Amino acid sequence: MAYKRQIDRLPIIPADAKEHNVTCHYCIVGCGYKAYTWPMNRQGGTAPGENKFGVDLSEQQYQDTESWYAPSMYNIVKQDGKDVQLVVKPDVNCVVNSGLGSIRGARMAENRPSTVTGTQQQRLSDPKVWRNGVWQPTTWDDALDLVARVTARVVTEGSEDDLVVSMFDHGGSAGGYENTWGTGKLYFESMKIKNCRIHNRPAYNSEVHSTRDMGVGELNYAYKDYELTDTIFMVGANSMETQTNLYLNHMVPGLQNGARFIAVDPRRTLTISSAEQFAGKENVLHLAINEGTDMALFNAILTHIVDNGWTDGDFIANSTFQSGEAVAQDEAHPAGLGSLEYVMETCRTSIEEAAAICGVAAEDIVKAAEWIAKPHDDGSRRKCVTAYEKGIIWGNDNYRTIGALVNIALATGNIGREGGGICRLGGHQEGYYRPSDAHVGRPAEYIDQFLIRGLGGVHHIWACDHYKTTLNASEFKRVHKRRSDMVKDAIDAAAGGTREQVVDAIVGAINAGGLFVVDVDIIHSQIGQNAHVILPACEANEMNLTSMNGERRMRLSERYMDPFGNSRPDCLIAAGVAQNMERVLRDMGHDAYADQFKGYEWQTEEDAFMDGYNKGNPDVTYDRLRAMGNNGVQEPVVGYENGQLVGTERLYSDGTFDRHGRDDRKALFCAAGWRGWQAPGKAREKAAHKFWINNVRANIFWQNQFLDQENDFVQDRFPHPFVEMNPDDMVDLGLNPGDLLEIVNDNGVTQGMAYPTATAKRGQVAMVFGSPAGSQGNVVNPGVNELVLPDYKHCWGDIRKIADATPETRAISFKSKEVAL
Ligand SMILES: Nc1nc2c(c(=O)[nH]1)N[C@H]1C(S)=C(S)[C@@H](COP(=O)(O)OP(=O)(O)OC[C@H]3O[C@@H](n4cnc5c(=O)[nH]c(N)nc54)[C@H](O)[C@@H]3O)O[C@H]1N2
Ligand SMILES: Nc1nc2c(c(=O)[nH]1)N[C@H]1C(S)=C(S)[C@@H](COP(=O)(O)OP(=O)(O)OC[C@H]3O[C@@H](n4cnc5c(=O)[nH]c(N)nc54)[C@H](O)[C@@H]3O)O[C@H]1N2
Ligand code: SF4
Ligand SMILES: [Mo]
Repeated sequence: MAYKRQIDRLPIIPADAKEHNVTCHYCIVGCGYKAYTWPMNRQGGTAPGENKFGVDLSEQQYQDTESWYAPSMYNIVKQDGKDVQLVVKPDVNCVVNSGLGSIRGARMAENRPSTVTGTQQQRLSDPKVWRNGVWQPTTWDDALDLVARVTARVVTEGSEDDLVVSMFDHGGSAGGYENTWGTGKLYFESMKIKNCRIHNRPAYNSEVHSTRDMGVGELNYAYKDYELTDTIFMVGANSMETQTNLYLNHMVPGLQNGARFIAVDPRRTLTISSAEQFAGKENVLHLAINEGTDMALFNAILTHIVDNGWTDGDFIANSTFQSGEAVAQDEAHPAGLGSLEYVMETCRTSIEEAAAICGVAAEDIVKAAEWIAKPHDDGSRRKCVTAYEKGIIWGNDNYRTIGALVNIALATGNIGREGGGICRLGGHQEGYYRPSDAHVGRPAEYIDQFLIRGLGGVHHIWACDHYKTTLNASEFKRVHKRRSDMVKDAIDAAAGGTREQVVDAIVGAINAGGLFVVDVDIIHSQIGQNAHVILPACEANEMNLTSMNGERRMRLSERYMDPFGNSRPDCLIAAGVAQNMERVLRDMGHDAYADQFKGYEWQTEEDAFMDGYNKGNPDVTYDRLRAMGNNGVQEPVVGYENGQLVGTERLYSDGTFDRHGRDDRKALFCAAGWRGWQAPGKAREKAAHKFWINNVRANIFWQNQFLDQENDFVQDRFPHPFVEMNPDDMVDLGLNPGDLLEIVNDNGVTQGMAYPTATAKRGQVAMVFGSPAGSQGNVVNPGVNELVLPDYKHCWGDIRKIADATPETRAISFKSKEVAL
């Protein structure tokens, strides 16, 4: 039965349905899918020649048949102006997912906007401009003219530093090589914007500066390394829920081949519970450390490995820097970098010290070190894949903590080898191709604080909603709204005036402290409530889009439907902004500046791709990628031979390291000295409050729920953001399952629903991040590291009940999420 879709049968895909390659545009894994489209008035038949699967569908199909699709994989969409039937189903021939879907990807079809089935009618179809007290729908020309006129006035009367930009830097949904190039060319080539930030952090910087400074790019393995390894060492990640098919299709086979699994996470995750089932409890080690103490653990593991001689001497001698300090600690480097001996002076930590700091048993730390590095009985080295994500990236002392983890992989030579790698698991896919960002500087400006301080006059926002997802969000929202309202009031007061008079009024309000906001999104988001101009973008598959996944596998995900209404690809919106800037600046008499906005004559996203990515990678074209299908090619592409793009399975397989740009191509170790809570305010907050407010993702939700908020399948499951907590803590607070609660601290307040979880430690709750019905970011303090990396994960507050369970929360299941398979 289709979930509330009133469908009791679905059409058979006809044999001649059009077939399109699709890469799931949600998470980093980038699973391969096939989209099939065919006219409304037709469907296939049961005879093998009449259906796409080429099988006799009148016969009972076996359990794991490919000749099947779920209701969530079906919809009716527009293609070349006509309604067509659409099925988007996992591709059994894609090596990434081998036919597996996930609860997110397998809903791609039903999450398409459809005027026939009524799905995703929240999608924006036309530009909107704040006028006459409301958002008036309007044309692109009208909206872009206003954006350009206000932006041009502000950057010419002041400077480009008055334009603040928030922009995606990823692949997949809201990104890709086309769109990062479009926005990158606009802001980094035509202009030199330095007050910019990335969708997920309040500055324009790297999530993983230290590994790069050490020479090790963060996506260096192949997914099949999980199948070839002895040990999977997972830190601060919950891959079953967040990189689902990487876990199911690569890590699980590894576990079934006998690999051991070490998980470092203060919380017992569903990944741990699942790994225990596949590998056996005796092969799974959960180090449930105190929050924020990872660095001490890594240093103790490293020390134990070094002291026992389990290091890889040849690798260290040949591939790593030998003579002491290579890079001194300074403003741009929160730790010194150099040889192993050099960093051991700082990193040396005994098992006992680490056990005390981390709150785990000494013998478990020893066991972890053994599972990672103790040679096999025959003397051969152990292979270990190390993988990490937001538990330490958005964690305590980002630079040093990630550095300490990379130290272990370097010391054991587990990089660039089969069954090795030290990698980010990743969030979105990647798709970064932009002109140099060197003008931004390091440390980069802390943009949220810049805006809060009343600086900047114009704010361009591309595909992010800081209302739900930034830190210190309560304060950010208060100030952003106040500044935006000043401009709205000025526009309202100038109602009926000419365009010039309205622009004058806007600029006047900006000069008085207001902020003019342009929001490029696919829906009218929460931060979009503050916008004066809203520009409708289209998503992947409503345009062609290229991205790479967590093993650098690049694919072309093909357009199979029209953009909704008059929405456009982000790259073409950026081109529209540039063309209008050129025209307006010329009108204003700034000819030389206007000339900088030339070169955007793109008709299609492919033109943007050729202008950007292809210029740096001339072998790679749409046609060649299309021919490589859903298996694509692993970047970097090194040639084109016999009709095939030639890629790179693993980085650093020659034992040389270049991510830091050093001529000696030697990797550096990181002097990761433990210093307790690094970000300002964290230690004080922890001392002042009863609960650690861990914040996490969950399988069913994609990101800030921009498509889920209008989807009853998702909202019926979690009508309010869940706050997992120990049942005894609930008793103390007088909370029943599903009761509404609020979390309070000095930064703000947020609300959620009590979700009893027997495995949750006392005094530790886990709230889903980014919810439209309760932003966890409201209670995260503004503390960041020296390079402006936020520590979202470490936040403490008090909890009180607001209300009894609602009829909706009363109706949901509170059974344990740990399912036995
Ligand atoms: N289903 C789903 N999948 C997604 C996404 C989604 O929204 N939904 N988003 C994608 C994106 S953009 C990203 S960035 C990734 C994130 O992927 P993950 O990093 O795997 O996800 P999170 O749940 O944010 O955090 C992972 C874990 O960090 C732990 N943690 C908290 N504090 C600490 C600590 O001090 N030390 C350690 N070791 N662990 C800690 C939490 O308990 C949590 O289990 O997921 C991607 N995949
Ligand atoms: N407390 C806490 N906060 C966090 C995190 C955490 O773990 N804890 N994690 C951080 C991380 S890793 C991330 S990635 C961020 C996510 O933070 P955001 O990037 O703000 O969240 P998303 O949900 O990815 O937002 C995507 C927005 O883009 C729009 N969109 C989707 N597709 C398109 C498109 O093709 N074009 C355009 N123009 N718009 C589109 C959506 O409607 C939505 O409004 O949150 C960060 N914030
Ligand atoms: S695992 Fe990630 S890429 Fe694969 S189907 Fe799920 S959301 Fe999409
Ligand atoms: Mo992310």
